[in-house]
Amino acid sequence: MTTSWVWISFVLAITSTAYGQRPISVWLQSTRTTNWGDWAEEAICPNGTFVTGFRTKNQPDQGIFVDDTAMNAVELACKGPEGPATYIKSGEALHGNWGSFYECLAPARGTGYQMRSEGVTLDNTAANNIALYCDGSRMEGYGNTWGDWTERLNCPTGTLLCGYKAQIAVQLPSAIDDTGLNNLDMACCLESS
Ligand SMILES: [Ca+2]
Ligand SMILES: [Ca+2]
Repeated sequence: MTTSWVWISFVLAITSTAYGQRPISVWLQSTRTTNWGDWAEEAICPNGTFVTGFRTKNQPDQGIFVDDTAMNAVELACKGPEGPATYIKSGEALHGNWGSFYECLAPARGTGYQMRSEGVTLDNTAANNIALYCDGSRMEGYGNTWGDWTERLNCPTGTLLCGYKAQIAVQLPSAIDDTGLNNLDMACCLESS
Protein backbone atom coordinates (compact mmCIF):
# COMPACT_ATOMS: atom_id res chain seq x y z
CA MET A 1 0.00 0.00 0.00
CA THR A 2 1.44 3.38 -0.98
CA THR A 3 1.51 6.33 1.37
CA SER A 4 -1.02 8.24 -0.71
CA TRP A 5 -3.45 5.29 -0.70
CA VAL A 6 -3.19 5.05 3.10
CA TRP A 7 -3.96 8.77 3.30
CA ILE A 8 -7.00 8.45 1.00
CA SER A 9 -8.33 5.53 3.09
CA PHE A 10 -7.86 7.58 6.25
CA VAL A 11 -9.79 10.54 4.82
CA LEU A 12 -12.63 8.26 3.64
CA ALA A 13 -12.87 6.68 7.09
CA ILE A 14 -13.08 10.08 8.76
CA THR A 15 -15.74 11.44 6.36
CA SER A 16 -17.90 8.31 6.58
CA THR A 17 -17.85 8.59 10.37
CA ALA A 18 -18.69 12.28 10.32
CA TYR A 19 -21.34 12.34 7.59
CA GLY A 20 -22.27 8.74 6.84
CA GLN A 21 -25.29 6.83 8.01
CA ARG A 22 -25.29 4.80 11.19
CA PRO A 23 -23.39 1.54 10.54
CA ILE A 24 -25.68 -1.40 9.71
CA SER A 25 -24.49 -4.82 10.93
CA VAL A 26 -26.81 -6.82 8.67
CA TRP A 27 -29.91 -6.41 6.48
CA LEU A 28 -32.59 -9.06 7.06
CA GLN A 29 -34.47 -9.82 3.82
CA SER A 30 -38.11 -10.84 3.72
CA THR A 31 -38.96 -13.92 1.65
CA ARG A 32 -39.65 -12.66 -1.90
CA THR A 33 -43.10 -14.23 -2.20
CA THR A 34 -43.72 -11.45 -4.75
CA ASN A 35 -41.16 -8.97 -6.04
CA TRP A 36 -43.05 -6.06 -7.62
CA GLY A 37 -42.28 -2.39 -7.24
CA ASP A 38 -39.40 -0.14 -6.31
CA TRP A 39 -37.45 0.12 -3.07
CA ALA A 40 -38.12 3.31 -1.16
CA GLU A 41 -35.33 5.17 0.61
CA GLU A 42 -34.00 3.50 3.76
CA ALA A 43 -35.37 4.81 7.07
CA ILE A 44 -32.89 4.39 9.94
CA CYS A 45 -33.42 5.13 13.66
CA PRO A 46 -31.29 7.95 15.15
CA ASN A 47 -28.05 6.88 16.87
CA GLY A 48 -28.60 5.28 20.26
CA THR A 49 -32.23 4.34 19.49
CA PHE A 50 -33.78 1.07 18.27
CA VAL A 51 -37.11 -0.14 16.91
CA THR A 52 -39.64 -0.45 19.74
CA GLY A 53 -42.96 -0.40 17.89
CA PHE A 54 -44.78 -0.23 14.58
CA ARG A 55 -48.07 0.43 12.86
CA THR A 56 -49.34 -0.57 9.44
CA LYS A 57 -51.42 1.12 6.76
CA ASN A 58 -53.80 -1.54 5.53
CA GLN A 59 -56.71 -1.73 3.13
CA PRO A 60 -59.44 -4.05 4.41
CA ASP A 61 -61.12 -6.59 2.11
CA GLN A 62 -62.78 -4.67 -0.76
CA GLY A 63 -64.98 -7.53 -1.93
CA ILE A 64 -64.77 -9.45 -5.21
CA PHE A 65 -65.53 -6.56 -7.60
CA VAL A 66 -62.92 -4.06 -6.32
CA ASP A 67 -59.10 -4.34 -6.47
CA ASP A 68 -57.45 -5.34 -3.17
CA THR A 69 -53.98 -4.28 -2.03
CA ALA A 70 -53.85 -5.23 1.71
CA MET A 71 -50.74 -3.72 3.37
CA ASN A 72 -49.64 -0.38 1.87
CA ALA A 73 -47.08 1.03 4.31
CA VAL A 74 -45.35 0.57 7.67
CA GLU A 75 -44.15 3.15 10.17
CA LEU A 76 -41.66 2.32 12.94
CA ALA A 77 -41.13 3.88 16.36
CA CYS A 78 -37.50 4.21 17.58
CA LYS A 79 -36.61 4.77 21.23
CA GLY A 80 -33.49 5.06 23.35
CA PRO A 81 -33.10 4.58 27.12
CA GLU A 82 -34.87 7.91 27.65
CA GLY A 83 -36.60 10.63 25.67
CA PRO A 84 -39.56 10.58 23.27
CA ALA A 85 -39.93 8.21 20.33
CA THR A 86 -38.81 9.10 16.81
CA TYR A 87 -41.04 7.85 13.98
CA ILE A 88 -39.52 6.71 10.69
CA LYS A 89 -41.14 5.72 7.39
CA SER A 90 -39.82 4.23 4.14
CA GLY A 91 -42.34 4.84 1.36
CA GLU A 92 -46.13 4.77 1.43
CA ALA A 93 -48.62 3.47 -1.12
CA LEU A 94 -52.03 5.02 -1.69
CA HIS A 95 -54.66 2.78 -0.23
CA GLY A 96 -55.96 1.89 3.21
CA ASN A 97 -55.86 3.48 6.62
CA TRP A 98 -53.38 3.49 9.49
CA GLY A 99 -53.95 1.05 12.36
CA SER A 100 -52.91 1.38 16.00
CA PHE A 101 -49.30 1.39 17.17
CA TYR A 102 -48.05 -1.85 18.71
CA GLU A 103 -45.24 -1.23 21.21
CA CYS A 104 -42.71 -3.56 22.84
CA LEU A 105 -43.17 -3.77 26.60
CA ALA A 106 -40.21 -1.68 27.88
CA PRO A 107 -37.35 -2.33 28.24
CA ALA A 108 -37.71 -4.93 25.45
CA ARG A 109 -36.73 -3.79 21.94
CA GLY A 110 -37.25 -5.22 18.47
CA THR A 111 -35.14 -8.28 17.74
CA GLY A 112 -36.82 -9.71 14.65
CA TYR A 113 -39.88 -9.79 12.41
CA GLN A 114 -42.07 -11.92 10.20
CA MET A 115 -44.21 -11.07 7.16
CA ARG A 116 -47.45 -12.45 5.92
CA SER A 117 -47.50 -12.46 2.10
CA GLU A 118 -49.75 -13.72 -0.65
CA GLY A 119 -48.29 -15.29 -3.80
CA VAL A 120 -49.47 -14.63 -7.36
CA THR A 121 -53.24 -14.82 -7.66
CA LEU A 122 -56.11 -13.26 -9.65
CA ASP A 123 -56.25 -10.09 -7.55
CA ASN A 124 -52.73 -9.70 -6.13
CA THR A 125 -52.18 -8.18 -2.70
CA ALA A 126 -48.53 -9.17 -1.92
CA ALA A 127 -47.72 -8.25 1.71
CA ASN A 128 -50.72 -8.56 4.06
CA ASN A 129 -49.27 -8.06 7.53
CA ILE A 130 -46.13 -7.92 9.66
CA ALA A 131 -45.32 -9.23 13.14
CA LEU A 132 -42.61 -7.71 15.34
CA TYR A 133 -40.64 -9.76 17.87
CA CYS A 134 -39.55 -7.92 21.03
CA ASP A 135 -37.15 -10.34 22.70
CA GLY A 136 -39.54 -13.27 23.29
CA SER A 137 -42.95 -11.73 22.57
CA ARG A 138 -44.63 -11.45 19.17
CA MET A 139 -47.06 -8.72 18.06
CA GLU A 140 -49.09 -8.89 14.86
CA GLY A 141 -50.06 -5.65 13.11
CA TYR A 142 -53.34 -4.48 11.63
CA GLY A 143 -53.52 -6.44 8.41
CA ASN A 144 -55.41 -8.86 6.19
CA THR A 145 -55.25 -12.65 6.26
CA TRP A 146 -54.55 -13.64 2.67
CA GLY A 147 -51.39 -15.64 2.09
CA ASP A 148 -49.18 -17.20 4.74
CA TRP A 149 -46.70 -16.19 7.40
CA THR A 150 -43.17 -16.51 6.04
CA GLU A 151 -39.91 -17.29 7.84
CA ARG A 152 -39.17 -15.50 11.12
CA LEU A 153 -36.08 -13.31 10.71
CA ASN A 154 -33.86 -12.47 13.70
CA CYS A 155 -31.07 -9.98 14.34
CA PRO A 156 -27.76 -11.66 15.28
CA THR A 157 -26.82 -11.73 18.97
CA GLY A 158 -25.61 -8.34 20.18
CA THR A 159 -27.66 -6.43 17.59
CA LEU A 160 -31.20 -4.99 17.50
CA LEU A 161 -33.58 -3.73 14.82
CA CYS A 162 -32.62 -0.17 13.86
CA GLY A 163 -34.36 0.60 10.56
CA TYR A 164 -35.91 -0.73 7.37
CA LYS A 165 -36.72 -0.20 3.72
CA ALA A 166 -39.93 -1.05 1.86
CA GLN A 167 -40.57 -2.30 -1.67
CA ILE A 168 -43.72 -0.68 -2.99
CA ALA A 169 -45.66 -1.26 -6.22
CA VAL A 170 -48.01 1.62 -6.90
CA GLN A 171 -49.45 -0.11 -9.92
CA LEU A 172 -48.77 -3.42 -11.61
CA PRO A 173 -48.32 -3.52 -15.42
CA SER A 174 -51.89 -4.75 -15.78
CA ALA A 175 -52.90 -1.24 -14.61
CA ILE A 176 -55.90 -2.46 -12.67
CA ASP A 177 -54.16 -4.64 -10.08
CA ASP A 178 -52.31 -2.74 -7.33
CA THR A 179 -50.47 -4.51 -4.51
CA GLY A 180 -49.02 -1.63 -2.47
CA LEU A 181 -46.28 -2.91 -0.18
CA ASN A 182 -44.50 -6.10 -1.34
CA ASN A 183 -41.41 -6.60 0.85
CA LEU A 184 -39.70 -5.22 3.93
CA ASP A 185 -35.99 -5.56 4.62
CA MET A 186 -34.98 -4.63 8.15
CA ALA A 187 -31.61 -3.44 9.46
CA CYS A 188 -29.83 -4.68 12.60
CA CYS A 189 -27.32 -2.42 14.42
CA LEU A 190 -24.93 -3.13 17.30
CA GLU A 191 -26.52 -2.51 20.72
CA SER A 192 -23.65 -0.09 21.39
CA SER A 193 -24.37 2.04 18.27
CA1 LIG B 1 -49.72 -5.32 -0.14
CA1 LIG C 1 -54.68 -6.17 -6.25
